[in-house]
Amino acid sequence: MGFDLEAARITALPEDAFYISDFITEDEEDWLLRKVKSAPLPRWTQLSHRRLQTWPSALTKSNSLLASPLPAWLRSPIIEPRFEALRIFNDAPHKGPNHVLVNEYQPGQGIMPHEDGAAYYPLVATVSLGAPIVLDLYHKHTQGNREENGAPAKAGRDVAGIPDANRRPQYRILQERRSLLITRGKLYTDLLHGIEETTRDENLGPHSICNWELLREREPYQSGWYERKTRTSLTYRDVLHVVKMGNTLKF
Ligand SMILES: O=C(O)CCC(=O)C(=O)O
Repeated sequence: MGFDLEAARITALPEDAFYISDFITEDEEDWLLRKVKSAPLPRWTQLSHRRLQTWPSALTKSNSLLASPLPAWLRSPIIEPRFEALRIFNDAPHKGPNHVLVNEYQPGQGIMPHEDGAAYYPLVATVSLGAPIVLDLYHKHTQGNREENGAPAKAGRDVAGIPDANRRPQYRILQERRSLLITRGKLYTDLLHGIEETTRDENLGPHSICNWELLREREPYQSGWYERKTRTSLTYRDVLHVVKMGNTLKF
C-alpha cells in the first residue's frame, strides 16, 4: 500500500494534520480488535467515561517511560512497514513511537478536551477501529483549568472557562474505522482535543467536518448523523524521556 502524505493533508486545519481513510484492511482491523480484546483484564484501566490499555506501561510520576519494546501486534503492520513508509516519526527523538494508548468508547462515552502535554514529542498517530467517531478540536483560551494526558477535568468547568453547554469546537474531524489520523506541530501544541459524550454524532457535512473530502465514504452521513457504536483507538506517540532499568536492577 503506497500512501501520499501530502494528498492526505487536512488543509482546513492549522499545521499539521493528515487523514488516511483506508490505512488498514478489514482483516487487519478484525485481528487488531481481537488482540485488544484478548489482553488480560488487569491490562484495562476502567475510567468513568471509557476504558484504557497502556503499552508497554504507564509513564512514571516524572513522565518517563521505562524502556521496553511495544508488543509485536502493535508494531506490525502499523509501525512496520506503514509508519516507516510514511516517515512520520523520522524527526522524533526515537525515530518511531515507543508508547501506545488503547482507548475504548461505548456509545455515550468520550474524553474531555485536553492536551497530551510535554511528555511526548508533538505528534500523535491514531488508528481507529470498529466504528466512526468525531474528534473535536478547541483553541486554548485560558491556561487555567485544562486537562493534561486525559486526566479528569473539574466538573462543570471547561477548558475555555465558559459553561460546558456553550462550548463549541473550532474544528471537527470524522475518523472512520480503519483510518489513520496524524496531528503534529502547532496543532498538537496549540489546540485541545476531545470526544463528546453522546450516543449520536450530529450536524455532519462538508460545512462542519474538516476532512469531509478525504472520507472513504460520505453516503452513511448524508442524513447528517449516525449512531455511535463501540469505537477503539490506538494512539501512537514517542515519549521523550526513556529510562533504562538494566543497570539499576542488581540481585
Ligand atoms: O481516542 C481518540 O481518538 C483520542 C484519544 C485521546 O485524546 C488521547 O489518548 O489523548
